Amino acid sequence: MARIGILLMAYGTPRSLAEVEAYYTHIRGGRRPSPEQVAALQERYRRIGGRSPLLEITQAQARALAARLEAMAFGHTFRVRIGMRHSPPFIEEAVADLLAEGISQLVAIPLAPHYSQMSVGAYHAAVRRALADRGADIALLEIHRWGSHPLFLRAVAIRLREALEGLPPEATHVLFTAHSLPARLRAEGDPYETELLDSAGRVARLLGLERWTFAYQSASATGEPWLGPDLLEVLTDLAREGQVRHVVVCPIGFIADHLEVLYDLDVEAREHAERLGLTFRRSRSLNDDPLLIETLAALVCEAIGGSA
Ligand code: FEC
Repeated sequence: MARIGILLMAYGTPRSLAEVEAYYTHIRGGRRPSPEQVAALQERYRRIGGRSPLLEITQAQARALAARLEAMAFGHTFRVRIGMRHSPPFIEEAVADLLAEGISQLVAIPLAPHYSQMSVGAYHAAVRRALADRGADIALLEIHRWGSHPLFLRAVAIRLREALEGLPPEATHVLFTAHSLPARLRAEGDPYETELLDSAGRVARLLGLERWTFAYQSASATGEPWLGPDLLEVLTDLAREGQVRHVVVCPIGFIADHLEVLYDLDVEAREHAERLGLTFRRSRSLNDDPLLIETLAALVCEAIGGSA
């Protein structure tokens, strides 16, 4: 019987407007943003009620996963912790806590289904660093991707079908979205884009969708080109073409409600679409949906299956 640590890794979020500057500085690798940049980011948080629910949702996911693993009664003991990349509780602290609890194995799961060296790669690098800094000698099982897992795809399809209800298929366009990243990743052979398009295509096939495409959202203004097409530009083009009256956005690259969903989609993209005369709907985030928790439990089972 093993004591197994499960680390759920998410992006992180400031807990108050006062923490926005420190959070933004961390995202920028220690470079302090200008007062104008901080104020602009604080304003986005203000528009969604002052803070993002990402921390609470990640905590709820961890509680639900712990309960599910317990109910599966494998004969192992599981310790589920959350670790954030850019805010407390940081990945490093979560790894230290799990080691202090005497785990012999660690399953590291990114709460982002698609692999990019800049996102998931960075999560795993933080775990490896934390283990090396502490001289830990335990088995590390890294989950790199799970965007094509059948349970995840089913969960996304169910939420999308719900959002499509009552809309006429011939006048409705589905846009799958994910966070943009610097376009140079394409040339570097990063699998992010291929994995996203594969997930979107599978969900579209599950639902028999005919009118759908993929767009990127939330690109930063860093001065270099980012992956496109950009969601707002695609909305403009759809309105100009004139065949579509309804748009349903399915943010397949995200699993939780947070700033990039609640502001970039529900405020910015919605306002843009409505100005263009399009109706706008978004499929609900999975958050702690039982099928998402089942997906995470399955990832744990698959990871420890060969090693426990
Ligand atoms: O709800 C919240 O408070 C946090 C929302 C949030 C999520 C998220 C996910 C991803 N990001 C990814 C890449 C980048 C790159 C940069 C970047 C910048 C920001 C900024 C904020 C922010 N991100 Fe984010 N991201 C979230 C929030 N992100 C705020 C800073 C302001 C801005 O640029 O808009 C650019 C870094 C730089 O400037 O050098 C790159 C990726 C994901 C999805 C994967 C994941 O969840 O890990 C990729 C949630």
